[in-house]
Amino acid sequence: PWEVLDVLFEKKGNVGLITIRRPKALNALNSKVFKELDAYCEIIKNDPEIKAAVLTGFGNKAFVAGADIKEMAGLTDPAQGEAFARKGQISSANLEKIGKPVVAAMNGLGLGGGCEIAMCCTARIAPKGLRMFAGQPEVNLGLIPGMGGTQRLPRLIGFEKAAEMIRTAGPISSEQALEYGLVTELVEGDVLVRAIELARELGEGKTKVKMMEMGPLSNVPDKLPDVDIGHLSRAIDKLAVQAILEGGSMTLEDGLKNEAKRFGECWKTEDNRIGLQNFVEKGARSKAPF
Ligand code: CO8
Repeated sequence: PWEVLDVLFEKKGNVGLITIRRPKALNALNSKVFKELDAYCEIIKNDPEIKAAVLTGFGNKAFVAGADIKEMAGLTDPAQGEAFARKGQISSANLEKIGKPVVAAMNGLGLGGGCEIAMCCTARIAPKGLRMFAGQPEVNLGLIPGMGGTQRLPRLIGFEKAAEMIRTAGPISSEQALEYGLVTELVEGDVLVRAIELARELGEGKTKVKMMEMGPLSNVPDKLPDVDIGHLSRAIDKLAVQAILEGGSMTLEDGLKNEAKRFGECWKTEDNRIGLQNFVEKGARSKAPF
């Protein structure tokens, strides 16, 4: 029988192009996507012809609108939550461990797991002028980021801005993403064309970009500045703050494991059940601030 792939792979000269294609779910990441992604990471790693890679999303609206909320709504306890986060973490970190540069061509929205998978790439390119572009809206759903958002975002843009994005759930524009340092470049025209060009340059060693700090950070604050979390869950906010602060003084690897544990703990709260159920029954915008 035919199996329909949700992730496509092709070679553009010496650049491997991975396209996540789930148009009906705005390219959301589920277990099947992770499995296919893992296989392509292996190919890219082992093919000596491939010098670099590009990760993009299908269509012109979303890069990746997060992890699959419907799959997460089917999880029933902290252990299942933690296991799902670990699966996503390991799969996305495979991109980081390929040993070749990977450019995220963020052709549209990068929310939750979408923002997180992009942060596993060596560089991120986005279109100019996208008012609603990237964010970590998990707390809207009774979740915290579980695929590295509480760990890589502070490493990329600093604790204060990262914590504000995570705790308020609000999205930022592509211009803000450049200003914060979340994306490395904005383009006027086709994001994919520029991403392939940059991947080629990085692969040939013609350009270099700054690598993320993988060890414990030296600038971890004792506490985070006050943030108005409005109607959002206090219990979930507490877990998000814990994951951010605890992980700062750990290696990235240990911080990720700790984040997955805190992500699982969301399932101990009533707000988690309500948040996920709201999305499944009433649609994405039932509580969202956008
Ligand atoms: N998961 C599953 N389905 C999704 C997702 C998602 N993340 N995002 C959108 N969809 C689906 C919608 O349900 C809808 O399908 P259907 O018509 O069958 O209900 C379809 O995609 C189109 O979406 P909308 O109709 O909502 O499109 P709009 O243009 O009206 O809205 C939005 C676009 C604003 C992006 C809206 O879809 C939205 O808010 N989506 C959710 C975004 C979000 O909260 N993302 C974070 C998810 S949580 C997360 O990523 C946790 C990461 C850590 C997990 C652990 C490791 C794996």
